[in-house]
Amino acid sequence: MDSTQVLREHGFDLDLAGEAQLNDMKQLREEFTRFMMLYKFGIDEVTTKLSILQEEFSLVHDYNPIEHLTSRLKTPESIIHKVKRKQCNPSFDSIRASVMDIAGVRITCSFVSDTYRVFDMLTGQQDIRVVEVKDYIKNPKPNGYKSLHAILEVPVFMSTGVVPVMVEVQIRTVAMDFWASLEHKIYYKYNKDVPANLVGELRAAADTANQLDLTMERLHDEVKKFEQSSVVVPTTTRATERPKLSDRTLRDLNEARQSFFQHSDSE
Ligand code: 0O2
Repeated sequence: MDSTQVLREHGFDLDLAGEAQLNDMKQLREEFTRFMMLYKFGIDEVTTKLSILQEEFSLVHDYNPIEHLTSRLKTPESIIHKVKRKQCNPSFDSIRASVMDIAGVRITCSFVSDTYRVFDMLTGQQDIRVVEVKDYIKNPKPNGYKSLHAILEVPVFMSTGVVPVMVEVQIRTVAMDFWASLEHKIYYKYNKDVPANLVGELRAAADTANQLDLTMERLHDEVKKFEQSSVVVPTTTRATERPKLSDRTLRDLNEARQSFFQHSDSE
């Protein structure tokens, strides 16, 4: 039984215009569900690719450049807001062409070098087309925001054929992510009009996060070099003396830890 029959059974006297309107609404709802479903599948395609890379890295390389993976579908309210901001025609085709971040995947890595490594591994895959790249790691936003953004087109295999779907991928370090989520909260808490003192503090916090990333990258390099150069100790022999990290490394590690926790305590 369709919705017009249900309404009639409940005593509603629908004229032809009312019936046509209801059918339009039903059709629109179905079209919207199909529209969003494709973006959900786009997210599934990208996260599956990333999960495979993650697992392969853990098994084969004994190291995983991806710390954390999250995804989200933009809410209908947020899509409408963007459609209005971009002044685009509210048809499905023009929304598809102008709102590129309906499907979003966020990847957090431990080190800056890993963000580019993950980007290369993902975009190097044959069935992915890179539509746009915004490198806010090399060119941070004036407020201090850092992240590597890419709009990727991925094929979604439906029963009726292949549909290309846009997915926005954001890749950043744990420190950049920590900063961005706090800034996002503050931005919306103050209804996008953040007081100047907080803007200044956020800028300083972005510099601290950046400093932490630089230190962590250097330490990571040092540990890698150390691992490559260390002699393999036979399993039957016990090492009596452990090789030590340099004083500079230990000092940097300590400073980075203090600065990071000082900052998170003050939030
Ligand atoms: P949400 O809730 O994350 O979806 P465009 O998409 O190109 O029309 P824009 O803003 O130029 O619009 O795109 P850009 O610069 O690639 O930014 C898109 C997303 O990056 C934003 O999505 C945020 O998730 C994130 N982002 C960009 N700038 C900032 C920033 O200064 N601070 C924080 N915390 N996040 C940022 P939405 O749609 O704004 O929000």
